[in-house]
Amino acid sequence: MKIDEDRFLSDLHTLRGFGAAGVGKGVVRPAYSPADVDARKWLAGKMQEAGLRVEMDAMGNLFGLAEGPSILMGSHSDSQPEGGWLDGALGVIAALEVARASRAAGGPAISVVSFQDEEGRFGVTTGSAVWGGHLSLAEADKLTDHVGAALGDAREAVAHMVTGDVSPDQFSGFVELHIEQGPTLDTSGEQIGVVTEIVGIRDMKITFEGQQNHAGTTPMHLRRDAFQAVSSFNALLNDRLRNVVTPQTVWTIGHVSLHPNASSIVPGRAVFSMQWRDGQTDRLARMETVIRETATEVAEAQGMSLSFGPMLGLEPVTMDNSLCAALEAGAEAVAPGNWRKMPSGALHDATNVSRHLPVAMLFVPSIGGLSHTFEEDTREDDLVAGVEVLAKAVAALGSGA
Ligand code: HGY
Ligand code: MN
Ligand code: MN
Repeated sequence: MKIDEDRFLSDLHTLRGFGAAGVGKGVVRPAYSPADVDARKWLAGKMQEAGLRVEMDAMGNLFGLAEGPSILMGSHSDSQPEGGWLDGALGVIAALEVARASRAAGGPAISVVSFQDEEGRFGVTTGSAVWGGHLSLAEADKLTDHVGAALGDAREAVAHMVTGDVSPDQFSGFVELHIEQGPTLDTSGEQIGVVTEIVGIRDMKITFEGQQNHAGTTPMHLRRDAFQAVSSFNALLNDRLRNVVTPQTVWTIGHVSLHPNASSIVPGRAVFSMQWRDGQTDRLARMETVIRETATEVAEAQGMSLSFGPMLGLEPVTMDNSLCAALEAGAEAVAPGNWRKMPSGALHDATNVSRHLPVAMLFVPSIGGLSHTFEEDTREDDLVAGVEVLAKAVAALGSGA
């Protein structure tokens, strides 16, 4: 199977052009945005050119299907509000290149997918969560983004491309190439990571409601300032979690909206995102207890009303042994002694796909460990090494090795 490096890299750079923004190679291509829809239209054309049958389901998950049973490969082509050019895009273009090379080599049959809203504009990996059966379409339609737009309305933007459901029964497994998005490979200098497991995640909105008031005339001891509640909550939480977490556990308050968000007004309401991730389901549950108890304690102490939004979450998943073995053999062939097995601290569509299929993932380094930022980048030789490992792995799988 012969990978065409130039074609692969050229398609990667073309995809970057949809929603190109900011410094360097940044992209802004959120789910269902004009840039996302244009990118999916372009990808559909490339899939067709590659001899694949193009299908799109109601969520906007775009598939290029090979005839008969096939190995599914791919990732997502939507981005974070400020995203890098490779997060998701690398896996989609690498899958397209392997599908073309494999077809030219007479097999194995490779199908390609670009899942929708992996970056969770509306929730957590919503496109593959619906395809994987973790979320119903009706439930997904009710999800809203940070400005209140409903997914059910937003997905109208791709309605004209929708062809119907795509059954997972035609696929024998799923393999996803992704940038590491963390510092491990960049620090060790290794070129390839074979993923062993993907962490679990919990994500919910928390609201503190106090009293909006004048910022000049309201004495500090009489205030019910919603931002002060968030600040106290965060400080207390960091302290309380210390005896629950491990060095690999992460938790993030990534989005805070204060109402009415004005310099001369004591904020009466604060709505913020609370997200936490760990490799153990029971630790995620213990963290949830600490989070809810700490928020309740702060609300009582500061005279706030408190509400918790719906909890979104995915469980930790382990990669499939035989798919991993094929990736490990490919890694040793392409980067002998220069690869490692490692967990994924980032969430991926593979988590949802694992409800239907055996899954495996491959990482290439992120320069400086940076991702979810315009500065995200990976050396070209590492990108090519990643797609070469994929090609060797699926060739071995196809030959039943
Ligand atoms: O947040 C994540 O782990 C993924 O990049 N959406
Ligand atoms: Mn991603
Ligand atoms: Mn991402």
